[in-house]
Amino acid sequence: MFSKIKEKILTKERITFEEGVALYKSNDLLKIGELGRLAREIKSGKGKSNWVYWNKNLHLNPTNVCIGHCNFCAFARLPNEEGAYTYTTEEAIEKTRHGVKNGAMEVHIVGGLNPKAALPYYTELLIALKKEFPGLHIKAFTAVEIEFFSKLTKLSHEETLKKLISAGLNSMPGGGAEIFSKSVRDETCPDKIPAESWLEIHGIAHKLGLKSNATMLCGIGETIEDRIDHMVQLRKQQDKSKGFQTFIPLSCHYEDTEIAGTVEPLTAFDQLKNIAISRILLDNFDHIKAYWIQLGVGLAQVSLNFGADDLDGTVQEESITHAAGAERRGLEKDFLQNLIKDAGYTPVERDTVYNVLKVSA
Ligand code: V47
Repeated sequence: MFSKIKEKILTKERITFEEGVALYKSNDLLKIGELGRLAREIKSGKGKSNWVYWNKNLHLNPTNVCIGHCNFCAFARLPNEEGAYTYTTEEAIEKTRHGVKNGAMEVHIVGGLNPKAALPYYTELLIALKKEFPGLHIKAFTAVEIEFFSKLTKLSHEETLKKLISAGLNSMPGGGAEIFSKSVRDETCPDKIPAESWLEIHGIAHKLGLKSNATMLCGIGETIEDRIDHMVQLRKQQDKSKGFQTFIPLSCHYEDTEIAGTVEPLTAFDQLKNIAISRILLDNFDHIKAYWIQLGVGLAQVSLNFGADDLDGTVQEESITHAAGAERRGLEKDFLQNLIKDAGYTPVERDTVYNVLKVSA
């Protein structure tokens, strides 16, 4: 199997669903990693096979009020529940100011499905953010939020996105994808839009000129086949709309969640396989991100040898994984760059859409 897949990587031939499953079922982690690294070298292009991207960014979660129910989420609160919050525009600006003072060039905004923080709330926030910080890139809203805003305002997905773009939206993050399989969605996040809608909304965003990312949340009771099916669906969508930049495998954290104790947590092997196999299978995605908040810095660093070429960023103020037990909330840029250098790679500071800002030899 390994030599056939290696041949396919070298000749740029796609691997099949069955080959993806076979890779997951093997425990020869180093061979899988070797193939992931080879796929990454070929994908990164001449002179860039040693590059690892990072950026200076800030997460802003303006509200944790959510009327959806996901059994893996420790962040959401019902409207009148203790700990529920919704920032005013001024509070959100202050949080952002703190990040921008620390160098952030991108703000990643996502929040709960809160009927009191829908389209008018967010257009006002985006306009205010752009006025205050004109150079700041706004990467915001999962497809799940876009659908929620559309429903409340009775606008189409396209009209909703157009309104957000004219208020200042620059790109979309990859959240809310979870696992596309209907049975896993029904069990874990029944209120979230189905796979077809998630993919369709990203397709519309791409048509309107936005770049976006895609995630896959593992450790929520999915099978290996579900993971590969998720990636194959993303690969198909990317063939059509071409606007995905990065794939980000996520690992569930369980503290204060309902799902805790009901599923097998991911092992380090699972997480490294996610990186390597996604790099091999998603031949039309330019980048694979090792999200250190969820992998931990140690495994994120090792992932660079398994096909990942992006470490996300300094990620100040993250709340979603933090609520479920992630230890670190932000990294100093020197520390982040040292992780990359220590693994034998070249840190490349980028903006959100992968324009190169600085190559640190
Ligand atoms: O959609 C929720 C996940 C996602 C938990 O696009 C959890 O660059 C782990 O999408 N344990 C939000 N994960 C994060 C996200 C993201 C992160 C970094 C970069 C980008 C990008 C996107 O977090 C949610 C959900 O899949 N999540 N609860 C949990 N307990």
